[in-house]
Amino acid sequence: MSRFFITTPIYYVNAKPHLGHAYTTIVADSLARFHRLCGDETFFLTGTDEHGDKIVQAAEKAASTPQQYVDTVSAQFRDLWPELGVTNDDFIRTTEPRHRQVVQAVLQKVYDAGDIYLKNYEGLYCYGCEQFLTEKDLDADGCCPDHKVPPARISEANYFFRMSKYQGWLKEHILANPDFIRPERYRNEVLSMLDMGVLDDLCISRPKSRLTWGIELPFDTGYVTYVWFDALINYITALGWPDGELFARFWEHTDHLVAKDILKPHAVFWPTMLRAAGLPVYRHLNVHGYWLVKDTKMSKSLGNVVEPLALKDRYGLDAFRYFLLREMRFGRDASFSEDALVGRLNADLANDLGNLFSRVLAMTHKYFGGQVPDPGARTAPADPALGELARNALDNYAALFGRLEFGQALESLWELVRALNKYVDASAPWTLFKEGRTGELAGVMYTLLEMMRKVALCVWPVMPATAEAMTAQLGGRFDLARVDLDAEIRGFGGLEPGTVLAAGSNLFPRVEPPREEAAPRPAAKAKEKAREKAQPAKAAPAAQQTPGVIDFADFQKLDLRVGTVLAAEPHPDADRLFVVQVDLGEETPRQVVAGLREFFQAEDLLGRQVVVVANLAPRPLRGKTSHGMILAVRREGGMELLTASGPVAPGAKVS
Ligand code: ME8
Repeated sequence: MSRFFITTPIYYVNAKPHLGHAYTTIVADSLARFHRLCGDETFFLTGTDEHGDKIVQAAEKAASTPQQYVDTVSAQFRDLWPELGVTNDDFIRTTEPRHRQVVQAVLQKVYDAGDIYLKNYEGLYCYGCEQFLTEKDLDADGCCPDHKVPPARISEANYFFRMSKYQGWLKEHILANPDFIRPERYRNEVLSMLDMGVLDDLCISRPKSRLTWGIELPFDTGYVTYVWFDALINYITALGWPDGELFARFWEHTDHLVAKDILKPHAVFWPTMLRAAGLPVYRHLNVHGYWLVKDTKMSKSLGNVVEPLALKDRYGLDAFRYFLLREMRFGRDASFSEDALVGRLNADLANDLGNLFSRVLAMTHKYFGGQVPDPGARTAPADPALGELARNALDNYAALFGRLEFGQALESLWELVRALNKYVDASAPWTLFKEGRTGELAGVMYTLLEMMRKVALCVWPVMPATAEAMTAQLGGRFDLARVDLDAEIRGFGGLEPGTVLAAGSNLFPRVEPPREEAAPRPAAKAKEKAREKAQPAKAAPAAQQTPGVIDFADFQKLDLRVGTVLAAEPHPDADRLFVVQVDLGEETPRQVVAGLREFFQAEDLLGRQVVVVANLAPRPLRGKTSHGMILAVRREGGMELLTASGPVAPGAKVS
């Protein structure tokens, strides 16, 4: 059995969690779940970084003590993760006693080995910022840009870690282990950093006269340790170094996950610290890019921070998780926009995946009473080409996911989802049913249901609740302990004939894109009111007197029904027409010829609920019989389909 230890950065508690923190933690969660699905023994760590002057300043601003402040904000992170479906095994805080002990033990070890020394440090100090600034930090007048005063030149003794001593070793280690830092662009960045000259030794302390909110140096009570020597060590504290059982089991299987902002501390400080402490280094450092909002990095001061919980509430957790993994190419920056999220939700989730489930379930109910049909021998799919495509798609999915190429992995899985939708259209189960070809029909439907079961398992790392719902709709129960992913990729026939399916499926209803200006502006509202006032009240129309007005009895002649589109194909002889099969709850689907091609792709229609004039007499349209009419509304530059505002049973009457 393989093992997998995955970590996120421990987040600073000087601000509330935002989309960036959510992304890293959801990626870590998806990876942890993926490894659990592969049968690996997995440990997943996240937590909060709580020492240092930034935190003291944030606490002062919030008029609380540092301890009260860190307790409050750390709890916001801890409480957010379960809401985002995150299944971390531990949550570490750097203010915990277990962490203080480990930091002090590591410091003592490195000090005893002679790699920590005291040195006088002279620099430009800003009393307002309570920190040293470099010449580069100053404005044109030589002042601190925040406090508008020139910094003082002060001299202070501090402890330094002899990082430079390990520079040559680190370079060799990176060269000998091509995937130690990945993707490659960050590996190259670190190698060029190491080639630029001798590394400075790392200042690791602050005198207590300047900062008390930190862990005391074990060999000098006048100092606390500063920032990285404290924070990075969390990764081994949580495993119980030096003699914890978790440390023995997991340390050599460590994958760290960070964004590019903290590349250097993780790629240079941390391995050299580990080396100096006589510990083996981690296996992989995985580095991702930034989420940008309108091409700018998210930041509290710019007011462009995206709140993960608001997105979850608006679009659902699984759609949000799917979007994050599908949209960002791991390692590159990506732009966040709600429009893009809605686009993915409607195209990939509602049209492709949701539609596959609702159509296939509806057909199985119609043709086999809602039970998995028996296809006879269950060794291979009814269509060998589809079987081949599925094996490749699932194989690629697993390989790419393991290499953190999430977007491409999901794309590969969606090749299968789309192929299954096409297979429905090509094999036309409604025709097989009409022609009484029950054996063939059972083979087709079984193939679809079995493949859908595999898709459900595979999406679990990214969309756990959806995977569990899909498995339940297929009459099963998601049980991690019983999944054998490798066997699922290669094998066929796990779904038992006779299994009772759910009555229907509506996994991802389509959503409308967000409107920039949802509410009318006050001025517009006032104008509208004034207009209403100026108009006299309308008189009730009388049908008998007004030309073009019908009686209620006339209206009652219309039989309007809601139906689900099962298939849509271009009309062979008319560019503007689709030949659409609509499930109206009747024995066989209705064929309706509709002039929708100018504005819709066939995929846009699949799975959509539409309103049909059901009692129109059948008539041929360019050689294809149309039995009914799909209702739509023209608007500038497009067309909208009439539909019910929520899912209804196929054939429901409009009244
Ligand atoms: O650096 N896009 O904490 P931090 C993507 N405490 N990810 C983002 C992001 C964005 N716009 N903004 C933040 C620290 N992140 C230290 C870490 S580890 C031993 C100590 C994520 O709260 C990303 O994972 O500033 C980034 O590396 C991390 O938040 C920085 O979190």
